[in-house]
Amino acid sequence: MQMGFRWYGSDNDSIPLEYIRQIPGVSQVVGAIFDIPAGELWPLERIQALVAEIEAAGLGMDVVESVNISDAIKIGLPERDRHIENYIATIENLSKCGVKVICYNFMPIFDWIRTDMRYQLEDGSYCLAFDSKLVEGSVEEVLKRVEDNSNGYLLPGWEPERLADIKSLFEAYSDVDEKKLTDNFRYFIQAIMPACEKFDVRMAVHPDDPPRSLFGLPRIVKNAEDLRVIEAFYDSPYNGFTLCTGSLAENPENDVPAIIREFVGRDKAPFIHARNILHTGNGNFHESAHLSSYGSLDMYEVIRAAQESGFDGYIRPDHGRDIWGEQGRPGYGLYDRGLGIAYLNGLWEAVSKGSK
Ligand code: DNO
Repeated sequence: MQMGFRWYGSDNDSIPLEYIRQIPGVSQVVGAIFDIPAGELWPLERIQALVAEIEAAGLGMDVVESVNISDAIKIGLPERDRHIENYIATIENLSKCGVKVICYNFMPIFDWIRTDMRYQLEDGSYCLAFDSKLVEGSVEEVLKRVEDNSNGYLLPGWEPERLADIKSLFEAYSDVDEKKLTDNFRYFIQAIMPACEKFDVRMAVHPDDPPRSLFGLPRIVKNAEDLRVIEAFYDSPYNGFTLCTGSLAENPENDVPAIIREFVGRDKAPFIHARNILHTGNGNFHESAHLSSYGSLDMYEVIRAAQESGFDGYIRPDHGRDIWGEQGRPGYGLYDRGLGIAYLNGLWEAVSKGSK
């Protein structure tokens, strides 16, 4: 297992690489280039510069999160083939720089949805929360709420220029139902897999967050059954998953340790996002500290499932709360993710020694 920490780049993240290097057990930065629109090529020199900066700090970048999939690919528009060619060339460039895993998602329009970006918990800390009542209203209201609470950061998945004309975006997806989205996903996977195998880069799709349809948009990466459908597009370790414990657990019917055992067991999960959430009833939840006792997920069972099924991939803590006065990028501050790592490392060591 290699522990990573998501980082948005020196001009986009308030956390210096030197600080990340000081978190015990962290060897990887999970990075990306954020200013290249989905569908365009990531130039080799840009990736080389990013990797050089990360390596100069004593860390590596084996995992990229995300190389986003364009709307043309998801909708199935004629330009999708040009975008897929760019994706393949990006895979080759990433491989030349040592990247082993690409985390991505296949969600139309919104990458993830929360209704409160600064929900205050009893202990005074802040976290991200979801209240189903608030997504019954207009999309514009949700957009505004996210924008107003982002602590001034630009959030991936919520690019203002892309979402400026939200109505046209919804129109473009108007005839994309689950079946069509699944067909377009299969088309994409089958087109890129030979390149992934050739360049030794594993694709790891992130579950839908939350794992259910909202605003009438199709969602096809929600549960074990969906993952099996995607696996069957092209059965190879290169066509795999990012098992995001928090996203999956947002549906209480998802048995997260069982999903880990199944897909890690078949070598289909090179990347885990470890996060806890607390169900608050009626499909609502808020994110919590990583500890089992703070949320609805048993994190000991999560780590045990990963280890017992032979996980040797990359893991990172997922969203942390804002604590100790920090006003970080929502979900991606330093302190609580640092605490999350310490805890995950402790669980990892305890499980491994306990099983001897
Ligand atoms: C949210 C993240 C997601 C994730 C993408 C992967 O904080 O977990 O934005 O990076 O869905 O493409």
